[in-house]
Amino acid sequence: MKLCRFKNKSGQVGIGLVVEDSALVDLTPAGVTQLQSLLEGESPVAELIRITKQKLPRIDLGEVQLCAPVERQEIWAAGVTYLRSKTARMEESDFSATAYDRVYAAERPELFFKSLAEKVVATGEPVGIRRDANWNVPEPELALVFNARGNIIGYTIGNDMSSRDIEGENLLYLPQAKIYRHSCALGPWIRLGATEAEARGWKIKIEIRRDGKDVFAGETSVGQIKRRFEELAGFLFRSQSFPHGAVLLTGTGIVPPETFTLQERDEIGIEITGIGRLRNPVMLV
Ligand code: DO4
Ligand code: MG
Repeated sequence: MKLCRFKNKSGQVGIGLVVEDSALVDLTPAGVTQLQSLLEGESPVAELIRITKQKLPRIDLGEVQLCAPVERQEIWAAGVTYLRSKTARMEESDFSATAYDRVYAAERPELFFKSLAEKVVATGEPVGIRRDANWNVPEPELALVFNARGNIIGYTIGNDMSSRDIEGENLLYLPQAKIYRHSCALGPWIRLGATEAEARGWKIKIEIRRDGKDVFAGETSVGQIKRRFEELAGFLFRSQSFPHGAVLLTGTGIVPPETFTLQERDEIGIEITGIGRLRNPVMLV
């Protein structure tokens, strides 16, 4: 089951159940006006089955604007969870190589705050590259959606936009390399009702187009993530509470070659089989 937030032609935001990736069932007449009420319930899938037994309006996705599938959750990210990420970052910076090497092997994962929900970019909206950086990349990542009790209730696609030259200069600059306007995209919706074992079979693919031509494509699998989801969740919720739930990007396993940097007006498409596709143009911020 896929749950989305959308804006209709009159500008009203609603919650919808996506059908066949081409239309949605509008849950507004059933009294569902926020994701949170569903996501915090005992069983969102069972509740959705119950709700959709009634006749509800169906709308083509082409007639709505999809919004980022978050309301008040904090967005966090895990780092160096794939071998590819560790190797790329060790090559990026002699200064920080030991830290990346150690964190990959350590019991405690790297976790960092990424975004407020209100700053998250939806599918179709522009992601940003910093104007004071000259080596910018997307990081296509599976994102775990948690309720306030720390249970994984769904999955979405995340883009952890990053400035590799700022990050590579000094590890202490990580928040500036990672947290700036339009640096976090999530969407297009939340996939509910999949187990970790199922999600580990999904593929993650990225394509970047410039002036109508492919300039980079890459692929990995969720199964390559070194840490179990429960392990990441355990550390995220340790000595911490998220009264509105949380989203955790699980790290990147696709790193473009060192000669590649994003440019304004590039088009990024990230697909995770089992979820869908997140598309964003690039703008300078
Ligand atoms: O420490 C750097 C960030 C790592 C990261 O964002 C990733 O591996 O995805
Ligand atoms: Mg990342």
